[in-house]
Order: sequence, then C-alpha cells, then structure tokens
Amino acid sequence: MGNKQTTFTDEQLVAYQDCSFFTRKEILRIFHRFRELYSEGVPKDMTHNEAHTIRVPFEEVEKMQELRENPFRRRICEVFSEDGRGNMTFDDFLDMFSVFSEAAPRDLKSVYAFRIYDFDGDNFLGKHDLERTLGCLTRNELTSEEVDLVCEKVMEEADLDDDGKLSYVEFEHVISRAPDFLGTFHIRI
Ligand SMILES: [Ca+2]
Ligand SMILES: [Ca+2]
Repeated sequence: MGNKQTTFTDEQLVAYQDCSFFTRKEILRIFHRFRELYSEGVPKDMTHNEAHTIRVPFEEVEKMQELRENPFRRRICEVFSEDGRGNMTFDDFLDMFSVFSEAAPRDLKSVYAFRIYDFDGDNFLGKHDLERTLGCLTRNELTSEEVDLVCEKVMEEADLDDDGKLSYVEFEHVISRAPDFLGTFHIRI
C-alpha cells in the first residue's frame, strides 16, 4: 500500500462501486482490460477527468475476446457509448460490463436489451428492428421469407395493442415468457 502509483482515487473507486455491480478489485481488473485495448491513448493515472473524456475507438473495443464473436457488438457499444458511435470512455466501458454481469438484475438487462434491439432509437421495436435483431441472432442464416414469418408471429403474439410495433411493456411480456432469453446477456470479463 502507498508505494503503488494511483490509478483512481478512493472517492472514484467508491463511486464506481456504488454505480456498478463490481468490487474494487474487479473495477481495477476491468480498467486493466480497458487500458490493454489502447495503451497508447489511456494513461495509468485516471484521477482527473480521463475516465469520462478519453475514448477508446470502437474498432479497438470490438476486438475484445468477450465481444468479437457477439453479432450485436456494434449496437451494444453504440448504446453504451456516450457519443453514440461506439467509442468508449472508461465510464461507458464499466457500465456496459456491469449490465452484462451476472449480478445485474433481470429488469436492467431487459431495459438494455430493448435499447439494443431498437436500432433506430424510436423507443419501439418496429418491423425493421425485429428483422435486424433476428438477422443478428441467427447470423443471417434465415431466408427473408423465414424472417418475415418469424416477425409476423412475434407481432401477432406480442403486439397487444395492434399498432404494428412493440412498446417496452409488450417486449417485457415476450421476455418474461422466454426465461432463457436473457442468458445471452451475460458476459464474464
Ligand atoms: Ca425502433
Ligand atoms: Ca404495440
């Protein structure tokens, strides 16, 4: 203690513990991973504004082992990045892995699942959102007829007010009947 160089102040670590599902040790480990992605741009000393001003470009973030096989990686990084383009500050990065951690509650995960699938950001899952989601989930292995069919079926069952799109409440309903669904929302880092 004391002889090591400081990455975060005590106050910073306490704040990170308060707004994530991680312990101090995990937070530091995640920072280590963050810095590994872009060591030329991320300093060791983060005690000033660095955690919300320095961004690792999306092209570096997506190379992470935890993300590179994930068909939603671009969309996930967009949703969690403050700049909306997938370039991530450490604050964004920690938030993302916190939501994907096993300790995060189901409700929180479904809020983010909805945002991720809402590709056009209008707060509803419309037909195009469903098509893109399905394309990602199945890695584009379905024919367009199959995609149409599945979308129709989802709408038929889930679009309770018949307005041709799913609100968050309608989406939650679908999710609650598919207990395995949010299993795809775990990433161990
Ligand atoms: Ca939408
Ligand atoms: Ca609806």
